[in-house]
Amino acid sequence: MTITITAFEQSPDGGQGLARDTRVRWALEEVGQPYEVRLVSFRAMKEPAHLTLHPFGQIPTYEEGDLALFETGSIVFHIGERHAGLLPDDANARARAITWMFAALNTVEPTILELATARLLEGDKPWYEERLPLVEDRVRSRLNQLSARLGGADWLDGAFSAGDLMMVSVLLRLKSSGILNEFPNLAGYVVRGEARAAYKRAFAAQLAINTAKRPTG
Ligand code: GTB
Repeated sequence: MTITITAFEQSPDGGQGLARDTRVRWALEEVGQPYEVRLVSFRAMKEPAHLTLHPFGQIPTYEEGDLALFETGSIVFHIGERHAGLLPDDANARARAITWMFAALNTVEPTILELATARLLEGDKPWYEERLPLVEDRVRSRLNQLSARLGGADWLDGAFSAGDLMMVSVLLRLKSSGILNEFPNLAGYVVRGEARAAYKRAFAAQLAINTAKRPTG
C-alpha cells in the first residue's frame, strides 16, 4: 500500500532537516518502506482538504490506504509497530523504547521549543535578555539529566530504537545554539544518529525539495 506523507513546499529552514517530516522520513527509511511526499504551502495547510487530515493545520501527515494520521509521535510509533527495525521484539524492551519516544516528545522537546520560540518571536521584547538565560537553563537541566542517563552508551537502551530516533530528532533543533556542545556525550549521540544511512537518506530527500529550482513567474 502506498504511503504518502506531507511536507512543507518550502521549509523555513531551507531544508536543514528541522521540519518534522524529517523524523517520519527517517523512520520510513529505517524500516525500508518507500513513500511518496505531497508538498503543501502554508496557505494550503489551513484549507479544508488538509484540515481533514490534520486538525491543527500542520505537517507532517501520514496516509496509508484508508488510514490517515497526524502527530509525529503517533506516526513513528505506527511505523515501528507495522515494520521491523524500530521497536524491539522483547515486550519490556519495546515498552522502554516507547517510553523514550514519549520522553523525547513530552519531557525534552517542550524545553527546546520554548527556547526556539523565545529566540524567534520574543527578541524585541524588553524582558527578552532577562528571560533567555532562564529558558536556556531549563534546557540545560533536561540535557544534564539525559546526559547522565546516556553516559557512555551509544543509544538510550541497548540497540538503536524509535526512542533514539525521536530523541535525536528533538536534540537536532539545538545544534545551532551551542548548548548541545556543553554535553559531549549528547553531541556524540546526535552525530551517531545523523551518521545512520537512513537518516542521511531522509535528510537528503527533504533537502532536495527545499533546494530544487522553482519555476519563476
Ligand atoms: N506535535 C506536532 C507533531 O509532532 O507532528 C507538531 C507539528 C508541527 O509543529 N508542524 C510544523 C507546522 O506544520 C512543522 S514542524 N507548522 C506550520 C503551522 O503550524 O502553521 C516545526 C518546524 C518548522 C520549521 C522549522 N524550521 O524551519 O527550523 C523547525 C520546526
